[in-house]
Amino acid sequence: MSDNRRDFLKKGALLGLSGLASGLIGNNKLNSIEQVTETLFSEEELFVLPKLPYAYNAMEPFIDAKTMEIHYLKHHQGYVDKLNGAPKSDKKQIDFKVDDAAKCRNIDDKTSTLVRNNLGGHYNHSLFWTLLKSNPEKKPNAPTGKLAEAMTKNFKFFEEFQKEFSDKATKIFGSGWCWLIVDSNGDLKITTTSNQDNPLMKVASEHGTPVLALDVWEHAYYLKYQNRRAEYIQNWWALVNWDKAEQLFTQK
Ligand code: MN3
Repeated sequence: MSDNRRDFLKKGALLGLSGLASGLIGNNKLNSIEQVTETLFSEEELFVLPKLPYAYNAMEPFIDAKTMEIHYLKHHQGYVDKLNGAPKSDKKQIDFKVDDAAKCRNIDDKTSTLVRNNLGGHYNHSLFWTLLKSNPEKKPNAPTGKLAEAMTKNFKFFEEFQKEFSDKATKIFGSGWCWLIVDSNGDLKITTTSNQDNPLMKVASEHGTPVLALDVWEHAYYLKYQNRRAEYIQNWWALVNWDKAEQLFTQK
């Protein structure tokens, strides 16, 4: 047990655990006294919605503020809540000692659907937010540095990479994600996953570390674009945070 947690428990005892528990339940974070008790007295950590590093309207006019707000506050929060409220049998499948990327790497075909979908949803969205950057004037936006070099090696031209990525993202049937990944040989690849799966999971058809992540679920674009997914993708290129992508590529 960490010092912080011990401290937290001591404070909890002073405040009266019942008050604390009803607060947590009142906030809809947890569903019952049993869950609160289980959470406080286990080694499990609660999943937390990461802070959005910009305002909801930062991606205007390409992703509207209302979409960002609902996507973050309802959809992403929903994955976090479902993880935190998961039954013990599901929570047991999560290794709380490792980071979220490593938690995803543990997901195989025996993992429960609840854990697979919501851990994937939480990880994928946490990454997605950091890979967006405000660019209202649609200034030219392309990778630099080591990622740009690797892109030339693997795709010849940036434009060719963009075309292939857009094409694959557009053609995903139903809900899913399009990824740029770096595989164990250091090669860049474009790959797609269904639902909230990602290329870290054992269940993915191609494995690698994500460098770019594009959410093509309808909830990511429907208010502004309705059925026009290709137009959403075209505009998303202006918003790509290539500095973050470079960081993910060089840190892998
Ligand atoms: Mn989404």
